Amino acid sequence: MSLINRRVQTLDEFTIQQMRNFPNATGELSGLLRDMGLAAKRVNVEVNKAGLVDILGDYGTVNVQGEEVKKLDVYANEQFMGVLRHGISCAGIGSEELDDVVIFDDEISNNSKYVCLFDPLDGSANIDVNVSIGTIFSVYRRVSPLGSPATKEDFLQPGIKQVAAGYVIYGSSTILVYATRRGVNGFTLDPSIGEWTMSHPDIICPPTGKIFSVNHGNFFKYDEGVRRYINACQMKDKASGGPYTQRYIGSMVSDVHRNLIKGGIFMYPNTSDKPGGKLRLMYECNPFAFIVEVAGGLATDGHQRILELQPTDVHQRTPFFVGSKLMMEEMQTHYPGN
Ligand code: AHM
Ligand code: MG
Repeated sequence: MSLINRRVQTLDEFTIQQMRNFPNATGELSGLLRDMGLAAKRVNVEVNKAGLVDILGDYGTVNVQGEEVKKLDVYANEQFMGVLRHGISCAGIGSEELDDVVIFDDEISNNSKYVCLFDPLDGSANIDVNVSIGTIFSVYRRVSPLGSPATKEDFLQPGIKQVAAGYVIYGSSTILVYATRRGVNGFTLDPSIGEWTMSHPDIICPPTGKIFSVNHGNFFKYDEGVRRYINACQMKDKASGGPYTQRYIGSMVSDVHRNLIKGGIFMYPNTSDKPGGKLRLMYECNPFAFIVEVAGGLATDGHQRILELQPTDVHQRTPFFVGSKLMMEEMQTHYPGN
């Protein structure tokens, strides 16, 4: 029998330790992060079974236990919404899976400080082919008074107001990374004990790197400035840090995570057929913009800082550029209007 290594720090230990820096902290944020970690563990179990759907029962059918087999993104949404609804930290949620925000409106939730927006399973088109997928989330302190139900205004705050943001990757290992203003830390799920254990303390995004991540198939639909920058990436010689490497999984969580750790730039620009871009501001771009900026990188929509955009709709889209500081600055020199 192996003994637990006491040098290993769990997610709970870490968030409680962080709380001690704030004498007036109530522990609600730690509670919310624990809730997200719990739901992510449940989703992880189902993601790992995804390849067995043909054996265990197809989506929409009834499985051997007599339960309806749900689509994984629907299942993930229910898990995150469920833990937050029954926890004590969250007054309401917004989700990629739901048309409108859900205000919990019960006695405990009306006294909860935070609201949360999430994409429960991003990159879900990759599930069938064993490619990593993820969850992305964003936490805001309410602007409406405690003691009453949360309001739409609590959700429609610019990204700069985020209190915390994070993501989970269901991949070769399962990792939860979250940021507060104090820093970015990553926890890997130890499946033998079911605990999130600190694996990536104090993540810093290298100021530059060699990776650019973009859907090259859309090249001729991009603005001229984006095309110029992509060409520049391909023409880098050794003296200017090249050649750059093109890496694009098509699962933003994995693409941005890799670039955050190794240095790089991720782009989902507007295209001629999607002038507003594809990715969603509130639960895809804002959380990553916050995490990467806390880690020392930058994030823009090509013109403006993502975190300063004033949202008008929970589901609005935006072009998205995020990554290492120097690479982002170079990209902006090619972008028109700058
Ligand atoms: P989804 O929310 O429908 O899963 O779409 C978001 C995903 C991102 O993870 C990824 O970066 C992007 O869509 C890939 O899009 P494309 O296939 O157009 O390159
Ligand atoms: Mg998504």
